[in-house]
Amino acid sequence: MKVQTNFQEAVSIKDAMQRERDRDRLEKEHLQRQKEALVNEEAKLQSRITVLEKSCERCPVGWELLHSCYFFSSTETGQKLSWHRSREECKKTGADLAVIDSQEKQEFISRILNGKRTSPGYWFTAGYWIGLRDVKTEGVWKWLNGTELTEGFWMEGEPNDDISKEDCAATFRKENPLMTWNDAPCDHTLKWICERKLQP
Ligand SMILES: [Ca+2]
Ligand SMILES: [Ca+2]
Repeated sequence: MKVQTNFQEAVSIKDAMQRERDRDRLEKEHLQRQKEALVNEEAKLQSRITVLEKSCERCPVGWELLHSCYFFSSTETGQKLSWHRSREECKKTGADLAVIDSQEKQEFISRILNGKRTSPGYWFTAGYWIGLRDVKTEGVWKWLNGTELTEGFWMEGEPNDDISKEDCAATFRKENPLMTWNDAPCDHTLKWICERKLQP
């Protein structure tokens, strides 16, 4: 009888140990599945980050976006430079003076300029250099990208090549957003607008 009891005890201990092993195995499988799910989730989030980073490749802080990034030199410092020095400032940031070769861009730039404070002094001192000149052939206006001007947004009576010295173009804050350009001597000092391509 004693032997029988001992045998049954041994069997039930063995069963208990078997059940415990089964529980451990199930638990292990469960953890394995959780781990796989987390690895999957991580991969999904990682690819989401890549997508977000791509779509966030906008403009640097302080630049305005419209197909390219545009930078308006500071109204705070009031710094003004010649056309060439302005261009150099743009180039320091991987940009160049702005090419305003569509009505959409012209309206965009005018809208931003109209949102800025008016500077004191004569109107012609408050312009912004753009990437347009008629240096090679008088009266033939060319953008910095080499294309010839087709649609100009000149003010009334401009460009007038005053005293035969005005070969660089600037845009001004004017009521009519499509009549804001003036030709001025390239060594005049004005503010400037830079344009930089979006990163590919
Ligand atoms: Ca000229
Ligand atoms: Ca002029």
